[in-house]
Amino acid sequence: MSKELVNAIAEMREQEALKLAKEMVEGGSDPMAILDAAREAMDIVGRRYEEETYFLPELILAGVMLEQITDIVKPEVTRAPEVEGKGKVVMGTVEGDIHDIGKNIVTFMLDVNGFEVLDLGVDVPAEKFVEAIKDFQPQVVGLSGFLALAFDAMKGTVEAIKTAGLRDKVKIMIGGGQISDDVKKYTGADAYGQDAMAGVSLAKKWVGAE
Ligand code: B12
Repeated sequence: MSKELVNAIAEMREQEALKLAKEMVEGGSDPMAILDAAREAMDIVGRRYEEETYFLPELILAGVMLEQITDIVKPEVTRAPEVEGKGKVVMGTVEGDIHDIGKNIVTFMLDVNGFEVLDLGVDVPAEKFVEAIKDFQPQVVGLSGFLALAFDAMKGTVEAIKTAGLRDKVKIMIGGGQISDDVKKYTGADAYGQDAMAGVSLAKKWVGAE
């Protein structure tokens, strides 16, 4: 059924995609597997956009479908038993980038795994991360980005944190569609997380909760 879901999203059949996602949830499918299928579909949509068979309206509809599917899946993700008090994380999509579906999934997974998360939203300037570190005092900062221009924004954010004298107070993880270990090296972040669970594992490791 997950193949059908991938196809329904990729072919822009919104109602069918939502119906399939609901059926999968009701049938007891792993919530993360449903999100993985949705993400696979996003890659197809992205490729078609690059090849110019899809345009901005399809990109927008894909985003809307993914948000709705995330909402269907969320109640099925169980809260970790030893919830509260693992640590604090500041999350945000870096300046110039407004993609937030991936960031929202990471934020949600950190939350259900016992972290207190301050989500700064999208298009977040470096200074706003610096202020949030001073006020909220997290152990971990998560930078999300999907555009190629996010690489420089991430690097700039890491540098601003350094300039403010806060670099040794926080661990910085980065993630998002085109982010890789090479981008991690370029930006000076501490780690790259491939998906939301990787982000949770990194944060747990850094606060000593694993
Ligand atoms: C949906 C979408 C949109 C939606 C976004 C809606 C939203 N609320 O986010 C809308 C329509 C707004 C949009 C706009 C644009 N988009 Co767009 N979009 C996409 C699309 C199809 C899917 C992105 C997505 O949500 N994926 C699913 C999520 C769940 O995956 P994810 O983000 O990777 O997140 C997971 C992991 O990466 C990780 N993760 C994410 N963040 C973090 C952070 C940390 C710390 C960690 C540890 C992990 C982590 O965990 C997540 C969950 O497991 C991609 C194509 C693709 N290949 O995916 C293009 C894509 C990203 N978009 C693209 C483009 C070009 C644009 C526009 C410039 C188009 C335009 N002409 O206006 C604008 C950009 C506006 C801007 N300034 O940001 C390009 C980027 C190309 C590039 N090299 O820069 C892509 C790759 C399409 C393509 N192939 O050309 N887009």
